[in-house]
Amino acid sequence: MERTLIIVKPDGVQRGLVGEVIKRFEARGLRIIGMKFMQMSRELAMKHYAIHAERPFFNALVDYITSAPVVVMALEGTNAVAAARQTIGATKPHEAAAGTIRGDFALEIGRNLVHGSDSVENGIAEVNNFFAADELVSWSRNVDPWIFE
Ligand code: DAT
Ligand code: MG
Repeated sequence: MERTLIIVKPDGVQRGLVGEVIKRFEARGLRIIGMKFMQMSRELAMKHYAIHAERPFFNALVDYITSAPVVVMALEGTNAVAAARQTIGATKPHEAAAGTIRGDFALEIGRNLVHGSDSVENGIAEVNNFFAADELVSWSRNVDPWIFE
């Protein structure tokens, strides 16, 4: 079972889109195993985006992600990483397909609403960056056999 870290970024929280974002992942069939409302520290943001540390947009990215509260979710499911990325849509919202979160609700790369892990390994690492072991719940849903074959 794959894991992916989803963040409703500050613009999503400010715009009242938290429920809309959660609804789409729930409807897709992904299982929530952790969730919290928090404001990210610069330290955590820099760790989360460490791969982009040398990019010219890095400081703006850290400013943005730490500028207001976020909702962070750990989701679990078969093909969770790729499925969540597809539900989120392309990084540049003006290129994101209609029907995706970014394609339906965003216009600019620096205000693209949602983060999702980009690989199975990063899904595990990012969930562990944001959640202690005792903040994750191991559970199954009665509907799981109708979603996971
Ligand atoms: P994604 O969020 O789709 O995984 P990413 O990991 O390549 O995209 O980049 C992380 C975030 O950094 C992205 O959501 C928005 C910002 N970003 C990426 N490329 C950028 C660029 N060329 N200019 C400004 N911001 C950028
Ligand atoms: Mg990324």
